[in-house]
Amino acid sequence: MSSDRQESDSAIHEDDAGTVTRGLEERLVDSVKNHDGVSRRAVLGGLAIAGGSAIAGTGATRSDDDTGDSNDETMGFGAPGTYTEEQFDPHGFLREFNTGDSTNERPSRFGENDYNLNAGVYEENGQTVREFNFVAVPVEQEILPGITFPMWTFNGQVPGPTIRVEEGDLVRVNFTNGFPDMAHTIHPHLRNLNPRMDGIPQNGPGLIDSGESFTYEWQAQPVGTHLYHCHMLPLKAHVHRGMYGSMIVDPKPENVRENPRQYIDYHGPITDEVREMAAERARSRNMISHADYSPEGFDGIDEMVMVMNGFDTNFDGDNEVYGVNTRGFCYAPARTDAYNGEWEAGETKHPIEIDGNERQRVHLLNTIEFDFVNSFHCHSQFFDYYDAGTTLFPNRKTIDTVLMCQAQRGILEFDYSNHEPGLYMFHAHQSEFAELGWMSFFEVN
Ligand SMILES: [Cu+2]
Repeated sequence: MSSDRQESDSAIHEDDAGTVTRGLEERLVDSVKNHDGVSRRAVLGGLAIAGGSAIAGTGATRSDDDTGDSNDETMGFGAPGTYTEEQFDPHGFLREFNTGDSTNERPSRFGENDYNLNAGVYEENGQTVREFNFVAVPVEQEILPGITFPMWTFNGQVPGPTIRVEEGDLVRVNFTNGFPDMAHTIHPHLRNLNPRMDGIPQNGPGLIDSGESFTYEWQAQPVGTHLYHCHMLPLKAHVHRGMYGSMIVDPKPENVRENPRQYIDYHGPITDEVREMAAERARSRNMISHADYSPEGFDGIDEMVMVMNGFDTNFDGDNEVYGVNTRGFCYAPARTDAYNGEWEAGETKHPIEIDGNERQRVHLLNTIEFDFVNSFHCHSQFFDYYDAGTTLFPNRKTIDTVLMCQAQRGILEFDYSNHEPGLYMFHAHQSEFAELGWMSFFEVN
């Protein structure tokens, strides 16, 4: 932390923020580890689960898999405060967008059972096809330091991979069910013209059984930030266990210029100026064809995906742990923070660093089960909000809190260009959710 930042009145100091996080987290870890349901197997000893054995489906139901020592404050594997599992990195996930481009593949999370998530981008019958490989696998994933949860996943991670495509593309998903004993599907929240591709029981291929495969094909429409999830019954179990992810459909500026009314809530005459303004907005929203777009006055746009989720660790139909991108308090300052403003090597929990000279765009999704609503509130700042991301101009301007029901999602846009450097909190404004993990910080530089 720089000395001038320490003198700032407007920002929260890192040491104070770290104390708040530590207190909340220790209370939560204590309460969760007294439950019977969640696995207390520490991930340092259980990393094999993250590798090939996950494909074999050994972790389908681990609710009784309690090999830890509940009398040990640290569960035998180190103090609360640091995440040890390296399989899923919420910080990397924030800005990880998969376009199908197989030349830009990230490292596999499947060890020897390797395959490429991004299967390729190519033309077919005059249409761009973006192809992906999805595998349903059971995996244990850490939700609090030292505490794992038996997830049902797409591609070994919760949330599932973020797909990013352009309006009008064909999205081709080769889905394989790697579970030993459970059927799954993929249901997309898209304008889907073919009912057989809806990913629900008793329609088209219906449920994809253990070991079976099916190729889903979806038209990328409408523009927006969307959701995919498993639609197997009981639905709440499959969603709560982690079978969901984001699908972002970027607008094509040429389509917008041609037919602007489809993208903007505007009832006046469509002039050339209106067309150009709408097309410009489309360019700003399109990471695939206009990746280097810079809004006026800013260096660029920093995009993030935040999936609000929760975990019922004792399986009583009520969540005990909340977060964005699965890990409680993962974007908060930890006790192991260095106080010089640079995070120590190996640090697994830290605020989201953002550049005050960049415009921020958050793709926010609510995949919570068992609670009716979730919310996002940021401190010291107001944002523009685009419900489902389906319009190019905001539905609501200058708000600091947004409420979302299950499966609702939207785009938040804001910047911290007028703010002093430092830590700015954001969290669910259900105070209980915030205290149970859904509490985060931006570190503005
Ligand atoms: Cu499922």
